[in-house]
Amino acid sequence: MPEAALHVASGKVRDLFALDDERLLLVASDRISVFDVVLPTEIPDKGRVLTGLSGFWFARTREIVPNHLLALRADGRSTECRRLEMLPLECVVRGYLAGSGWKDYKATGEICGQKLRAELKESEQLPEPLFTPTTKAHTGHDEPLDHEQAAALVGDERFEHLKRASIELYRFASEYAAKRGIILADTKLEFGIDEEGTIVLGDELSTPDSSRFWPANGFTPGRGQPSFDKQYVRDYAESLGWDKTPPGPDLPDKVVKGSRRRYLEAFERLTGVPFADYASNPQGVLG
Ligand code: Q0Z
Repeated sequence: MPEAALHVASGKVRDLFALDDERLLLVASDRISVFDVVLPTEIPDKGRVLTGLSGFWFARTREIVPNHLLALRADGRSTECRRLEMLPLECVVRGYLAGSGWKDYKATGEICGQKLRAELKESEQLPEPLFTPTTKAHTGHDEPLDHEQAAALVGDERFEHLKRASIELYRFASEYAAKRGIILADTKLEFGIDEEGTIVLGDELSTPDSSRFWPANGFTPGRGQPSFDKQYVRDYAESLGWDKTPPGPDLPDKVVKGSRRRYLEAFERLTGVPFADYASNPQGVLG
């Protein structure tokens, strides 16, 4: 960090610092978590890939919703952003039936109180993107909310705004990605309120850490899909018979390289920018 910055918070793979009263610095590390455990081995360039991708989407969606991005730093992994009052809702949009959405559908025929037709298959595309907000758990797992519960947390008017904005952002990013051979199965968004009371998109946008990225090539409903980026790492960790409790396993070089290559491939396919160009000029190449 070039200037004094106060540590505000740390997530599993990112750290947040205060630059001043109005600005935060969001720093994406090269750490990777699988099955919710941070591994001892890093994936070189993962932080820059995720920061660059978020910056890319933020630049292209500001007409849909204003966002917190002020600037990317020259290190490529740090985002200067506006400090917001974050809302207590994880805004999830699902275009495909995966993860907890699939689990809930199998058990109840619904997701977040929304009835779906019978006999949908795992990983199948939904007739239209569904807004499936959850609580923001500080410890443990986020809990699904029906729309009434979610509206009670943020107010009816804000709820409707968040729902519309979330679905529009998902539609934009998923249509963009589909043209480049990547299925954006779902995405998680976090919003806050600025000093004028405007709803502003914060955090990150449509990265492999906040969304499910599936290669369109080989997409087969009726089973779980391999994730674009982490599958190497998950498959390796499972092949060891690891019980998914900390500490996680060290990764061999081959797995690190395979994972890194997939992150870079996702970045390059989506942005159209060679990663080396971004790495040498993070502030100049993403538009
Ligand atoms: C984001 C998080 C962490 C990374 C707070 N623009 C903003 N204004 C106010 N607060 C936030 C943001 Cl992005 C904010 N988080 C989540 C925590 C590392 C992201 F430790 N928490």
